[in-house]
Amino acid sequence: MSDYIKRAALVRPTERQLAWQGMEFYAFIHFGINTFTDKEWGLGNEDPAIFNPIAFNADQWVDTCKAAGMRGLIFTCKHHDGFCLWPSKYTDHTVKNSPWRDGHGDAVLEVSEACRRGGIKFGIYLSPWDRHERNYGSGKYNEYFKNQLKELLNNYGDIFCVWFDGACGEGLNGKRQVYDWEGYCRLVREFQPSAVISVCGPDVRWCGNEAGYCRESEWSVVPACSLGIEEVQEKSQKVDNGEFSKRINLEDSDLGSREVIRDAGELIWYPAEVNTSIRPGWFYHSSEDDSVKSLEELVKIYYGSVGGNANFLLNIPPDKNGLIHGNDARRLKELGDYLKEEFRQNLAKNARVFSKDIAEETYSAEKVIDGNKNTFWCPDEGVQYPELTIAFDKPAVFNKVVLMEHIQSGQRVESFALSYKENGEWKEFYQGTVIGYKKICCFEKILARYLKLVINQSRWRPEITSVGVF
Ligand code: FUL
Repeated sequence: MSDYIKRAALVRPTERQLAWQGMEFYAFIHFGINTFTDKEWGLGNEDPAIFNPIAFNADQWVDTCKAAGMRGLIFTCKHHDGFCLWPSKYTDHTVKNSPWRDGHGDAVLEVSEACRRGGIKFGIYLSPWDRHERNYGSGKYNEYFKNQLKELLNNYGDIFCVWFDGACGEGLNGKRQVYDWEGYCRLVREFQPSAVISVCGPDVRWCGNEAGYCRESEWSVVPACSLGIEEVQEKSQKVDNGEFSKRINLEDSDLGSREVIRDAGELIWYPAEVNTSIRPGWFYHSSEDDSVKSLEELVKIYYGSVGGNANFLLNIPPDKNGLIHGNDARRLKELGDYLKEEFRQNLAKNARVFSKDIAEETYSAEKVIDGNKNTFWCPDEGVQYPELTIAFDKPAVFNKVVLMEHIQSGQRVESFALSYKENGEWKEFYQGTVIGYKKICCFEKILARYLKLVINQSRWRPEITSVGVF
């Protein structure tokens, strides 16, 4: 095997990236001054007095997230308008000058505490672009931003993710800012070493659009040059109309195949996140109450992202009262119920799982059903098309197979196929490319007693930690 392929096979995630990958599905919460002006982007000159979410209840948000099966929440502590949802001591443009909780409120505190009570993780979004702050466009602004970041990193407990937006425009003063990304990242590492830094950061890659599309083959191992903050800025939403950048640029549809990595130089672990909103806009607009994405759309995005080696960040914007609207909450509950039902019973658990292609028992086929993410099936190096077979007691009906690689060792599978046995003959019914952390293979219902996974191409030895049949 060529050197560059083995080199790619050995690129591994950091501990924080590994923990983040296990989050799978979590919420984005866009809430703030725009909620009260019915805008997507505020100008920065809004009066804090208009911020008054009279029924604000972060526990309702957390309950809604949990009903959907989400494991965390990322909160817009400050959006481009510069209004702070916590009483930052570095500006007056905050909740303390609003009538909400008589100026004694701290939305970041309430949300972070609700997350902890509810047992989900808490993350922050802090927009570097600030249309309010006078110093925007000068070195002083970087200090201001870092001071605010420090407040958030130090006063609200554990943070799983710091989400840095790529949008960069002018401040009220007409100036543009040169951001000190390195300085921002250093602070996150210092005060929240377990947090990933997403999008304009080194840990989590933006999938490249805001419409929920994912690549067919989403590699977590990509050339180091994919870490381009300027490029993220270039492709971020440009206009204030809530319209998302709809599609992946075709040039970027392949970030990690052998052709791409061959001459790429340094390779890094930079896994993808898919972000989109449950409504057309990121912030709440009553005019969009009937435009909540359908269950079918959400399921499709879920299978494409969580089922396609990416994490899914779904935005749910609370309304002016500070509550998630019933239409959204109902849809999210439907989604959670649907997913629970679809993945209720793993038929592989009680089946016989075997493979003749192993070199030693440590890596036997049963490891894919032992529920332990540190053990795996690993075929011997010389086997060209390693196979793993699942035999059910009696013919079973299924329409999904969930495959997971042991990504602690890297991402390796490039091509695989699934077959079932009918009248003594194997019939191939599904072909896939990458697996990565998780691949959910969906297909028409099949009735069969035997199911087979064949790895057709892999970078070095594949390590499969889990196979589920549903
Ligand atoms: C974009 C922003 O401009 C949008 O308002 C939203 O916050 C989205 C997640 O990121 O860059």
